[in-house]
Amino acid sequence: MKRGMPAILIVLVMVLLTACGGGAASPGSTSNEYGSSGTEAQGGGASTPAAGGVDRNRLSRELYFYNWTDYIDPALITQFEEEYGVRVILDTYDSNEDLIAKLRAGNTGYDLVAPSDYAVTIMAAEGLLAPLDKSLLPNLVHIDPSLLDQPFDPGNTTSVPYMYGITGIAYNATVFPDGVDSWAALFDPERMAAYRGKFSMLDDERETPGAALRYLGHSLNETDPAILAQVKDLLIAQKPYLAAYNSSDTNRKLAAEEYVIAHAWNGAALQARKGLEDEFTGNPNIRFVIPNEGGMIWMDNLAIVADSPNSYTAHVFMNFLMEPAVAAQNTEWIGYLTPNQDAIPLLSDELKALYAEGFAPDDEVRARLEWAVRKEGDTAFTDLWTAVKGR
Ligand code: SPD
Repeated sequence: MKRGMPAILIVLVMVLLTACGGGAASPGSTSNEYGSSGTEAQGGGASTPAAGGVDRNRLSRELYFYNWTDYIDPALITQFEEEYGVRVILDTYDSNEDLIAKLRAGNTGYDLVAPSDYAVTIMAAEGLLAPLDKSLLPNLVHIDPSLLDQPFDPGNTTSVPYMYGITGIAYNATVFPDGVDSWAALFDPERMAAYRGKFSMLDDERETPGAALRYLGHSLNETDPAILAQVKDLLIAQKPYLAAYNSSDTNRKLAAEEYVIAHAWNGAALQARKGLEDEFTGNPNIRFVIPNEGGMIWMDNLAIVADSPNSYTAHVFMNFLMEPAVAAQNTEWIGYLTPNQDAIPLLSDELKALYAEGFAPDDEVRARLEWAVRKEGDTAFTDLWTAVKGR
């Protein structure tokens, strides 16, 4: 007989390793550090709620968060990991359509996502989101009531506000000393020629046609085929002047002056201005404006994926992100607008000054903003965008 570990011992070690949840982490294979099975414990049994109402026995060992790029302060992930013993695995996307496509394909292993308003409606209608258990979200009391119960998710049955923002134009004041006040800066060929190859539009089927629609004097939700044909012509005419369609790193490109102007979200513009901690240095010349013709207002929301194996832990993480001090720290890092009314007094004077300078809307600007809404079953924007990108 060969020397080595007796078979009974090998079996024992394997059983023990399985019970302890050993092995590499991957989406869909999440195991529970504290429970006896490989998945999140579903309540009942001899669990002991800890301070703050979190039942640590029900926490999973990992949580898979699929979020927009540059959209959470990494220090907060570390803080949550240390406080709760849960490892957060972050993957990123840059458009609602990418998020929706991924979830439609199924078996993502993701627990938590951050869809924008109209995307919540689409995903909830398709059964891609889990109903929320509000008893696990006591920090909802900190959210501004006027930002709850929105038409895209009445009663917040599947989503809670994470950040909201506006879409306009970011530019470098040394190149535009007189400022920018019209979408013509991005659509008029005579103007574009001066900075050919040094500007971008968002890579987004609602945002970019939306900007063109506002430039042409229409609602960004207009789907009249004759008007969308004009939008298509305008966008195709713009393409030779563009550096790229870019929703992922306009912040970095503006800060580095690779772009002198860009169709941008206010937070990306603010990141370009302030820099992003040790990732890149800010540029003091960056400004942000909502053009006279108007722009988009939107809200990104936290939602739990329908087949999340770690729904309890996802609720705990959502609730953590709604603690006022956490929401304030996150807003300082991200630079968008927090829906957390109790976080606002905690924001720095530096951030508030930038908001006042145009990185947040005042009442006059708000009057020019419009939400993107979803017309059920309408593929007009997808068809338009496919045609434009294909040219
Ligand atoms: N880098 C994070 C960007 C988040 C933007 N989400 C809003 C999209 C609205 N159309």
